[in-house]
Amino acid sequence: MSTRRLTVTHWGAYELESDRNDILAVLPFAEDPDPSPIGQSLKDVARSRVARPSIRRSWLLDGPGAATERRGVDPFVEVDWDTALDLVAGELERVRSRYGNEAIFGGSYGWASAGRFHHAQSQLRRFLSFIGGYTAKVDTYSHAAAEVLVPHVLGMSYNELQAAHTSWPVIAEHTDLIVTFGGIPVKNAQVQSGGHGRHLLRGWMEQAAARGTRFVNISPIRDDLLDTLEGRWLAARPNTDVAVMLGLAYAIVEADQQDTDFLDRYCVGWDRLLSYLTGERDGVAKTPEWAAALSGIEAGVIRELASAMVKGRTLLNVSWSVQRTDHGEQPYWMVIALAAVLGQIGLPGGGFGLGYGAIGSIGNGATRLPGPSLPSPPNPVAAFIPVARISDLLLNPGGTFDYNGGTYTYPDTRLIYWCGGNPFHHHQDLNRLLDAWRKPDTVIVHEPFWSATARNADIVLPATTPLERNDLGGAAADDYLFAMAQVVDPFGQARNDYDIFSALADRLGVAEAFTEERTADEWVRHLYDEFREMNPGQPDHDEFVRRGFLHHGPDQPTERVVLLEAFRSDPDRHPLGTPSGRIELFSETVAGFGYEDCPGHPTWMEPAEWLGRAGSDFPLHLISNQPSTRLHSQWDHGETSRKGKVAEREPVRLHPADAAARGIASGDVVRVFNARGECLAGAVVDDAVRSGVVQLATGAWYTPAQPGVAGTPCLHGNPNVLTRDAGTSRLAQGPTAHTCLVEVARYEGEPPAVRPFDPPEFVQADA
Ligand SMILES: Nc1nc2c(c(=O)[nH]1)N[C@H]1C(S)=C(S)[C@@H](COP(=O)(O)OP(=O)(O)OC[C@H]3O[C@@H](n4cnc5c(=O)[nH]c(N)nc54)[C@H](O)[C@@H]3O)O[C@H]1N2
Ligand SMILES: Nc1nc2c(c(=O)[nH]1)N[C@H]1C(S)=C(S)[C@@H](COP(=O)(O)OP(=O)(O)OC[C@H]3O[C@@H](n4cnc5c(=O)[nH]c(N)nc54)[C@H](O)[C@@H]3O)O[C@H]1N2
Ligand SMILES: [Mo]
Repeated sequence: MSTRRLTVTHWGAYELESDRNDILAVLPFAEDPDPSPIGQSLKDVARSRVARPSIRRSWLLDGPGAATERRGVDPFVEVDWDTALDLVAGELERVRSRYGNEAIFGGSYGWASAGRFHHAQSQLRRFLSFIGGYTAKVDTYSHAAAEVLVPHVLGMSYNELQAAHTSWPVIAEHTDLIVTFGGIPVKNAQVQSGGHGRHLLRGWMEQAAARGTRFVNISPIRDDLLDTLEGRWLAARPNTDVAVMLGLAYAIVEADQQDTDFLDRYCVGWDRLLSYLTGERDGVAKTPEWAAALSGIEAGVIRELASAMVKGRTLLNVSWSVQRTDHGEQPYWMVIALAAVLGQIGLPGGGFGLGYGAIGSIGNGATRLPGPSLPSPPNPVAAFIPVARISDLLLNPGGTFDYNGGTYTYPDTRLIYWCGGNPFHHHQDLNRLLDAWRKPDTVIVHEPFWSATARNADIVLPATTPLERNDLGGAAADDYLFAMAQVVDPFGQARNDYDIFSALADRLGVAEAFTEERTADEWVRHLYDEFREMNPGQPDHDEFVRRGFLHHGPDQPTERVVLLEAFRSDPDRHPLGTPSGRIELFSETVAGFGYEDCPGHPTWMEPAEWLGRAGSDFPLHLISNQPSTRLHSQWDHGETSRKGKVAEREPVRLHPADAAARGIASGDVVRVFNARGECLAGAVVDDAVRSGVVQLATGAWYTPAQPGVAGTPCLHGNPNVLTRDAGTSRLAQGPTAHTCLVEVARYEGEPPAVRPFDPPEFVQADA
C-alpha cells in the first residue's frame, strides 16, 4: 500500500508517494510556482548507500595510524553496531586523554540535509562539546571573504546584511537598472539552506522586467541571467570585476556625476579612494581604457554603462562566486564604494546587493519568524581554522596563520570527525588534500552514501537520510515550516546521527546531558513547542503534523525592506557599527593589519591566475560553478544529475572558437588539466560561455583512476583536482575556487570506463 507524505529539502518541498522501501513518485508541493527538478533524484534514495558500519581493513587490524596512505585504497570490513561504537568511543577517549580535545577536528563543514533537529553538523558539535570540545572552523565556503570584510565596511555581520537586503517587491517597483556581476542565476536560487516553500525569484525578475527594469549581466557566462529578461551580456574576463568597477567609478567622476553629498555625509575615506582612482597616489589612473585592457570590456561600453547608471534608480549586485577568488574581499568592498559614488544606498531599489540569486531567500520578501533551533553548549576548545584552511591545518601542525588581524597556531590533529559534509567534493586541490588527509591517526565519517569522503575514512557509520526519519524543516528566511515525515524505512542498518551520538555519549558518560532524556521524535516535538512559545497563535504539534506544514506569511510575500534605509534617513541616530559609524571606504582597522594582499581601501590586484597572465601553459579560465542538477555532490547518483552527464561524465562547456582550435566537438571526452591535476569530462560546445573560459560545475563524485595516488586523473569530472588551495587574502582566508587556469584537450583513444557510484570493496577481517 502506498502513502503520500510531505517533506522539504534544501531545494524545495515535495510530496512523496512511497511504500515502506521505495519512493514511487515525487510530486511538486502544491504551493510552489517553480519547483526544482532536483527533487526527482530522491527516487534514488537506495542507491550507493552505506548499509552497515564499515572499518578500513588496515585500521581494524593494526589500530589508529595504520597504513594511512591506504585510505581510499584498502577494502572495508563490515562490523556490527556495538563493535563500531566501541571502537569510536575508545578512539575518542584515547585521543582526548593523550593529546587533548584540540587534537579532534570537528569543524566538519557541509550542508548535510534540511531539517532543524537532524542537522548533522549541529548534532556533531553538540556531542563533541559535551565531551570536552574540538577544533572548530569559522566562516563558510560560500562567502568567507564577505563574512570577514562586511563588518569592517558596514559594521554588521554578513548574515545581518543578507537579511536586510532590499526585497524584490521593492526592486520590482522601483529599480530602473540592475547591473549584476556574476548574474542572478535562477539555477542557484533553486536552493536555500534549510529549504523553502516557494521558488519566487524567476517570478520577481520577470515582474520587474515587465515593469521596465533593465538588466546588465557582467559575467563569463551568458545564462547566469535568464534569457527571458533580455538583459545585456558583458563577457568580462573572470576575476577582473574590481577593474570594471573602478573604471565605472572613474567615468562617473570624470563626468562630475558622483554624489558628493552622499560620500561626505555617509562615508569615510572617499578622499583616499579618490586619490587611488585618479592615480594621484600610484601614477595609474583607473580610466575606462585601463579597465578595458584588463577586463576585455570596451572603454566606450564602460562609459555608456556609467552614464546609464547615474540616470535612473540603479541596483548593483555581485554574486558570491566573485568573492570566491584571489583577493575576493575587493569586489565586495568596491561595489559598496561604487554604490556610494552613485549615492542611492538606502533609497528604494537603489544601492547594492551582495548575492541576489545565490540562494532563494535573498530579498524574497517573506515574513520571518524566529526559531526553532537545536541548542548547543559552548565549545570548550578555542582553536579554530578559517574553513578552507583544512589541508594547511593537517599539513602544518604547530604552524601559524594570519586571519582578520590576528595570528593563530594550527593544532596537531589526530582525529577527524566528519558528519554531513564532503571535503573530497568541496575542498580545492584534492591532490593536496589527499596528502594532508594521511596525517591524522583516525578519520571517522557518518554518511548515508558512499561519498568520496566516506571512502577515504577509517570508520564509516551509516546515517539515515531525511526520508527515513521525522523532523521539522524550513529556513529562517522563509515563511514556511514543514513537518518532515518519514517516508521509507531506514536503509540497511542506517541510524540517525542523533542516535549514533546518543550511543557514543552513553559510552563516554554524557548521555543525560546530550539527550536530555528525549528520543529523536521527542526532541522534534520539543523544538516545535519552543517555536510555538516564541510565536503564539501557531497550531499544536499534532495539528502541525496533520497539516504537514504551516505558512505564516501573507499569500503573496510583500515584505518591504530597503537596505540601510534608517541609516540614510538619519546617520546620527542610526549610525553603522563601524568605528566611524559611517560606510568605511577606507578602513583604519584593515589598513592597520598591514596586509599587502588586503590594503585599507578597495584595490585592484592581479589575481594569481587569470586570462591577463601572458605565456601561461594553461590558457583557459576554469569556472567551477554550482551545478543546476544537484546540490554540490549530493544526489549526483540521482536521476536528475545522471541525465545531465555527457559521455557518462560531468559536462564541460567551452566556446566554439576554443573547441575548434583543439579539434573538440560536443560529446567528446576531453582531458581538463593543469599543473595540479587532471580530470576527464564530456564536452559541450556552447557560445553562452565567453571565449577563453571553460565551465565545469562542482560536484561530480571524485573517481580517481588509481585511488590513493595523488595526481591520478579523476575519470568523472570533479573540478577540484584542478582548483588552487590558497586563501583570498590574509584578512579572510576564504576559498578561491574561481581563480584557476587550465588547458583542455581531446581524449585520444578509448576513454576509460567510469563507475562513480559503485560501493567500495568489502572483505572479511581475516581476508
Ligand atoms: N570548485 C568549487 N568547489 C566548491 C565550490 C565552488 O564553487 N567551486 N563551492 C563551495 C561551496 S559554496 C560549498 S557550500 C561547498 C559544499 O560542500 P558540501 O556541503 O560538503 O557538499 P555536499 O555535497 O552538500 O555534502 C554534504 C554531504 O552530507 C551528506 N549528508 C546528507 N544528509 C546527511 C545526514 O543527515 N547525515 C549525515 N551524516 N550526512 C548527510 C551527503 O550525503 C553529502 O555527502 O562546496 C564548495 N566547493
Ligand atoms: N542548483 C544549485 N544551486 C545552488 C547550489 C548547488 O549546489 N546547486 N549551491 C548553493 C550554495 S552552497 C552557494 S554558496 C550558492 C553559490 O552561489 P554563487 O557563488 O553565486 O554561484 P556560482 O554558481 O559559483 O557562480 C555564479 C556565476 O558567477 C560567475 N562567475 C564566476 N567567477 C566570476 C568572476 O570572476 N566574475 C564574474 N563577474 N562572474 C563570475 C559564473 O559564471 C557563475 O555561473 O549557490 C547555491 N545554490
Ligand atoms: Mo556554499
